[in-house]
Amino acid sequence: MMTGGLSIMCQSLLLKPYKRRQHPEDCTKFSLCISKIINSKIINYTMAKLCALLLLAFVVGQTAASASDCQKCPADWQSFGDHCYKLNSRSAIYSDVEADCKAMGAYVAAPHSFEEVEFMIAIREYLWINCQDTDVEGDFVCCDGTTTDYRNWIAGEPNNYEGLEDCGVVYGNGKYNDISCTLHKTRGLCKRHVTTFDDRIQNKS
Ligand SMILES: [Ca+2]
Ligand SMILES: [Ca+2]
Repeated sequence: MMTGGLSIMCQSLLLKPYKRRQHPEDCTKFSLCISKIINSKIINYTMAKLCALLLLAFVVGQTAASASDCQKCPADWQSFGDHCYKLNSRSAIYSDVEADCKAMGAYVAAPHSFEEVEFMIAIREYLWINCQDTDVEGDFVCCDGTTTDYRNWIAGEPNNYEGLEDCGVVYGNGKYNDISCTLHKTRGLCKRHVTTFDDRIQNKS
């Protein structure tokens, strides 16, 4: 629609004078006419360049918008790789943060790499991470929808202090500690996969 508007505007500025004065039969297509118009010198050369640049900028803009629309996060989520992240809204014990994320169709994030840790702690320092040893003491399972083998424990951790520490957190230095799941409150990053074009089509059907 917008391209059509620009095309009509440029045609009225460029083509009509050309058609009227010179070769009406050559101007059936806008794109074929530009070079002849410029060579004819019957219109303002600067105006011709302006129209061509306007059209080019619009086409490039449309292409970029289409590419970014293929995979995207909801407006208030931040993207990293092919996932979206959003801080839960309250400082809470782990199970409540987990429920917050679940209510948003997400899960508590556990970093898969040093780069992901950096991304997460830039949003907030001191976060619950999706790592627990509730099944087998000392065997921390870290997963966030997929599994991860990435670990970055502080030296001497996890130590299960006083036999109460079964949940993982990441501090502002990127290091992990195990703490009590119920005696401490902090926030967590909820994580979900980006919405793809296919997902959006499926949701509409
Ligand atoms: Ca433990
Ligand atoms: Ca500990």
